[in-house]
Amino acid sequence: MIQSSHIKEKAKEIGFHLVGISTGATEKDKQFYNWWVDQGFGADMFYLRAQKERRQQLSEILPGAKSAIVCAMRFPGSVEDSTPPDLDTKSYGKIARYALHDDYHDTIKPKLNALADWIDTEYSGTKSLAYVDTGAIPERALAKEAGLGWIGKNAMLIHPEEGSYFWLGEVITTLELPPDLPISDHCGKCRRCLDACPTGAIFEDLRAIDSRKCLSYWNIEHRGAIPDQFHAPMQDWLLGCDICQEVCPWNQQSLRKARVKEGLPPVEWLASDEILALDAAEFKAKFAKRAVSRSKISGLQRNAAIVKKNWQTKHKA
Ligand code: B12
Ligand code: SF4
Ligand code: SF4
Repeated sequence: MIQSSHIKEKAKEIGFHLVGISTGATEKDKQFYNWWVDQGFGADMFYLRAQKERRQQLSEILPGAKSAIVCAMRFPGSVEDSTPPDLDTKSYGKIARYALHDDYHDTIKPKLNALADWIDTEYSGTKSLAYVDTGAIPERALAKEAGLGWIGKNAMLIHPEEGSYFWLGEVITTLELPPDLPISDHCGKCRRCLDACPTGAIFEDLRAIDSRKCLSYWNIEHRGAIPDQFHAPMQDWLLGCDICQEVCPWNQQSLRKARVKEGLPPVEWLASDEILALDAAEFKAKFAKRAVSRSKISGLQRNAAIVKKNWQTKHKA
């Protein structure tokens, strides 16, 4: 069988920070996924219900597929990028670290395509396809099997040196490669994420969350009004939520690592009032190539109104 070190070196040369090989998600993971979706924990993200069979094995994604080369790339931002201006004078909304820079699909996909093309040229007769986020791929389950980290109690894939502030993407290939081994769980008795989640979205013992309670679901994915019970827990989170990662001991050092500098600078801080005043053209000019645009202008302004209300409540007290 071909040695995977050659491919891993290439992936790192292209810009990935972690690389591992998996032959597919385990039976236990597939069953868990189906149960989770059937329980309704995916809220109204209907795409999670569609194409269930595609998630079951690699050959459903690419006929003849034998391996998934799972790659991780650190978020570009530094600690400073995600530190808001003076919140005592004005209401500013916080943006989750993964969304502070370019839309990650645009950053990672070309790198994965470069890896897939290189493999198909280097090993003739091979077919390889690149995916990030889309394509109904169980990315965390594949990454766990590829030894890129363990599934934390907060459901994030965590690596002992990288923490969890990274994206996942993969090249599915017909090339047969020796799989890596999963690494052990390092959560131990810690329960900081469980205690810190403002909505109780994290299940005690499932290594999973209930999207119907997760702020990141409500303030990014959901269209329409956010139910009242989530307004106060949103605090100043304008887009996404990093609370269960910020408290994780495995992330205390990871943000100090050298960050990728390519691409757009971090999103400029906008006060809630400035967001509420944006028109469609200004929204497009500021956020077109950024993950923030997923919420659309209506979602971002809905969130800004809640963040402003929370700020006013706090500063009246
Ligand atoms: C839908 C989705 C969401 C939903 C649901 C989140 C969730 N936890 O399921 C919402 C909108 C809430 C969300 C939020 C976020 N997301 Co999201 N999301 C996804 C998406 C598209 C699918 C995830 C999914 O299938 N969930 C269903 C659950 C059941 O599956 P799973 O989490 O993959 O779990 C598997 C394993 O955990 C395993 N498993 C489950 N239980 C157990 C138990 C044990 C003991 C073991 C060993 C394994 C195991 O089996 C499961 C099924 O295969 C993935 C991309 C992808 N295609 O995979 C990104 C993804 C998971 N998200 C990501 C990110 C960055 C986020 C946010 C941090 C963004 C933010 N700051 O706001 C938050 C984090 C919230 C959280 N704590 O999970 C990254 C995670 C990177 C990482 N290091 O883990 C991904 C991989 C996107 C990417 N390409 O990088 N997300
Ligand atoms: S992202 Fe926020 S709301 Fe969602 S599980 Fe983590 S702490 Fe809870
Ligand atoms: S905060 Fe603690 S329990 Fe939660 S994921 Fe991190 S190490 Fe695990």
